This record gives sequence, C-alpha cells and structure tokens, in this order.
Amino acid sequence: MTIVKNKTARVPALRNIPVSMNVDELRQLCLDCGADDVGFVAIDRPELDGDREDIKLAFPRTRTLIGFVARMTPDNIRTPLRSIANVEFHHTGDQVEHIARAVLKSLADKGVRGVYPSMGFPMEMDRYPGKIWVVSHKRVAEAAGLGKMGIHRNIIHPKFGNFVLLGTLFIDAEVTEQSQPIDYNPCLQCKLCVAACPVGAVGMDGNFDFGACMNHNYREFMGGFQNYVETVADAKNGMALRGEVTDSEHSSWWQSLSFGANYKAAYCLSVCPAGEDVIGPYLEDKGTFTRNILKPLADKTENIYVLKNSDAEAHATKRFPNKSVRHVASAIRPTSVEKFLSYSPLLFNRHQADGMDAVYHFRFSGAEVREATITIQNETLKVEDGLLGKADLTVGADAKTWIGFLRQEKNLVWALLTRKLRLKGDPRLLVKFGKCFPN
Ligand code: B12
Ligand code: SF4
Repeated sequence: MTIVKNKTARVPALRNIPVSMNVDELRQLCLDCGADDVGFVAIDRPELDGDREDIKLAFPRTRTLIGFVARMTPDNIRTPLRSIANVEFHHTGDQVEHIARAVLKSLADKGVRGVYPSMGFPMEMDRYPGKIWVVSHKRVAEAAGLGKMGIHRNIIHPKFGNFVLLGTLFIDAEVTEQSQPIDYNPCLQCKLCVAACPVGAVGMDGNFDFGACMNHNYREFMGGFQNYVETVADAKNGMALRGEVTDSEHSSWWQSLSFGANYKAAYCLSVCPAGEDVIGPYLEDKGTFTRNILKPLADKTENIYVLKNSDAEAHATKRFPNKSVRHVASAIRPTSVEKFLSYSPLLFNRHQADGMDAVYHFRFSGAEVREATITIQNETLKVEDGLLGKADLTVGADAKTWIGFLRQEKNLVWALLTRKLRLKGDPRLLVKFGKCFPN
C-alpha cells in the first residue's frame, strides 16, 4: 500500500503528523477484508457536525472516517419467521465488526491507527435515554456515497438495496481523495414500508414514530427490559405473573438475553424493493411481489407491543385486526428536564393532537432552572428555549417533581397541593398535553 509520508514524519507508529493514504489501495484493503462497498469522509465535513464531538472523544487523532456496508441475505430478512431474520441481523452485525478489526489490524502494520465503534450494541448506556450511539453510521454512509435514507429512514444502497448493515472506522490518516454523496435517492416512494410496519412507525410523509418502533420492534432490548423486570417485581406470585407474561414471552426473553436481543419486526426492511440487485421481481409484477413479500408479514398472527391509547395502538387495531395488541410501558422515561425537552418531539403522538392549537410555557425551578415554550399545532410539536408568544397554559414546576410526575412516581394532585406544580390557564390543556405522550 502506498503511504505518502509527510517529509518530516519519521517513525510511523509515533508520528504526530498525518500521512496521506492512496484511496484506491485503501478501498481494496477494505474490500479484501470483507466490506461490500466503502467510502471516505474527512473529519471536518459538515455532514459530521452532529457527531464530531463524540468522534473526537472516542479517538482524538481522527482525520478520516471510513464508511462501509456489509450485505445481508435478503430472503432471510423477508421471511415471516423472524428467527431467520434475526440470525441474519446478528451474523451480519458481527461481520461488520470483524471487517473493521481486520482493516485496522492491517493499517496498524503500516503505522496508521484507528478505532471502530460498535455496529449496534453495546452503546454508551450511561447516556440513556439520550444519544447512546458514538457515530451515526447512516450519516457517514450518506456522506461516503454508500446510499441515501429512504422513506423508512434506512440507508438504501444503489446496488444492494436496504439489505446492508453499516460500519464506520475512525483513522488518523488522510486520504488522497474523499467520497461524495450519490446524487439521487434509490427510494421508489412505493410506500410498501408504510403498509408493512405493524405499529405505523413509518409515516406516508416520511415522519418516523421513534417511540412506536422502540416499544414494539425493540421490545426485547433495553427499554422493554425495564418494563419486563418491573412486571416480574410487581407480580404477587408466580401464578399471578402468568396472567401478565405468557410462557412464550418469557421464553422469547430468555432467547434474547442468552443469544442476543431479537427484533420483533424490521418489516420496513423486509418489503423494500429498491436497489439494482433486488428490484427485479418488483418491476416484473408489483402485485405478485406484494402478495409474496408483504402479505405474509401482514397476515402473521403475533403480539404487537404498544402504549395504551397511542397512535401505534390505533394503527395496529385498525390495520391488523389479526394481530394481538399488548399494552406495555414506555421504553423511554425522561430523567431530566433537558431530556424531557429533547425527547418530546420523538415521543409525540401526532394523531392524539388532532385539532389542538396550544402554546405551553414551562418554567422549571429547583435542580434544573429552565424556561421553554412548546407549541402544538397542526399535529406537530415544536420545542423552543425561553418563553415565546402568548401562553394558553403556563406550567411552573419544580424540576424533580415534574420528572417524577412524568415517570409516574409522583402524584399530580399532591404536586398541585404542595405548589410544586403551578398552572396558569385552562388546566384541561395539561390533560390534552398528556394525551400526546401516552406512557
Ligand atoms: C438509534 C437507532 C435506531 C432507533 C431510531 C431509528 C432511526 N430512524 O434512526 C430505533 C431504535 C427506532 C432503530 C430501529 C431500527 N434500526 Co437502528 N439504529 C440506530 C442507531 C444507533 C443510530 C441511528 C441514527 O443514526 N440516528 C440519527 C439520525 C441520523 O437518524 P434519523 O433517522 O434522522 O433520526 C431519527 C431517530 O434517530 C431519532 N433521533 C434523531 N436524533 C436523535 C437524538 C436522540 C438523542 C435520540 C434518542 C433520537 C434521535 O429521530 C429521528 C426520527 O425519529 C444506528 C447505529 C449507529 N450507531 O448508527 C442503528 C441503525 C440505523 N439501525 C439499523 C437497523 C437495521 C434498524 C432496524 C431495521 C432494526 C431491526 N433490525 O429491526 C430498525 C429500523 C427502524 C427505521 N425504520 O428506522 C441499521 C440501518 C441499516 C441501514 N440499511 O440503514 C443501523 C445503521 C445499524 C447498522 N450498523 O447497520 N434504530
Ligand atoms: S419500501 Fe418503498 S417507500 Fe419504503 S423505503 Fe423502500 S423504496 Fe422507499
């Protein structure tokens, strides 16, 4: 491999001055290590603005990010038998990390250092709930020209479609030429992903219901685990627990905890026809494609995990009467005012806000002093710093009491009586606000 050394650099392993690597040779190395496609992005590119601080924290010497994809076996992801899909998610995920390690090992021999963050888990759980991932592989992949996010917000590679998992490496060398994003989106706007998602997480307009996906698809991951443990702890005895959790659900948890957490759906990936290698059957006959791929997933009888009175529950009940709705507690519980404000747009159930037009002022005191305005209008929610415009309801709250109330640890009436929570305006607006955040 050609490494163009800076004239003053002497000992590669100890150097402080970046080397520049030949991009074609680096690409070939990544492909030889098992990547199916690869691209290169310099650390100062604007696409990395949201992640640069974490990248630098993980590896301060980072100069270039290598984004790459590993192909999955599409038919494994498409089958209604989800153990078959999950085994492919796990194996390809492991493969992504093996590829990253192999590339770094080779580069180390050439005096180039680097790190790789996990493909998925483990992530930085001391930040949970929050940005637990170190780098957004999707953002890197887009910048590295490996595809674009489709309506379902997964990367669609122009050739392999969305049947890819993504990996990223941070290295301390520059490359002779950077990659650029592709200039079109392979998403066909067919909306099959919208039709397939059992909890309506993928909106027709590209809106993504983060909470709905977390509560169902990620039932056997971190958020659902809290709820499962609390259900076990709250049960009076084993016999009573049988009324809450079925034998099949306990066993599914056991499998997830023993062999790696399993996804409940990922149907958005399963049905996506885009990508040169996979689009054939869809173009040949859309009706047959829909019958063969979408219908078995839609017809499958299975449990769907939703919050009571949520958009996800309304969607599952209306669209999939053959599936059984199971109520669960929210996978995301705010732990601070800061998290309450940053999570509100993600956990907002827009259809519950039908007809609402209200401005809320929040004044937090105590452990966190903060003022914010939340506006709910046209089924959208906006959070802004400070007290803006005229409030329909002003909520003055001790920060810890408010968070305790949201976490169902503190009682609203007690909070009002003790003046830890004060309302100015129509109190019914607080009830309406609560409806937008079922938990
Ligand atoms: C967080 C996360 C999730 C979240 C949010 C999904 C999402 N749309 O981003 C949940 C838990 C719901 C999820 C679900 C899935 N995920 Co996921 N997930 C990630 C993770 C860790 C980061 C995603 C990310 O980049 N977010 C930021 C921006 C770029 O994404 P966005 O779509 O614009 O933002 C949405 C959310 O992230 C959220 N959001 C934005 N900013 C912030 C900030 C905070 C603090 C929080 C909490 C949320 C949040 O709001 C947006 C709209 O809802 C990556 C791994 C990684 N380290 O990159 C895998 C990753 C994106 N997931 C992946 C997969 C495969 C899935 C699933 C199919 C899981 C499965 N196997 O069943 C589903 C698909 C859901 C979907 N349609 O998007 C793959 C995607 C592969 C591909 N071809 O694109 C990735 C890249 C893992 C990998 N290494 O391959 N995932
Ligand atoms: S299923 Fe259709 S609309 Fe959804 S992401 Fe794939 S191509 Fe786009």
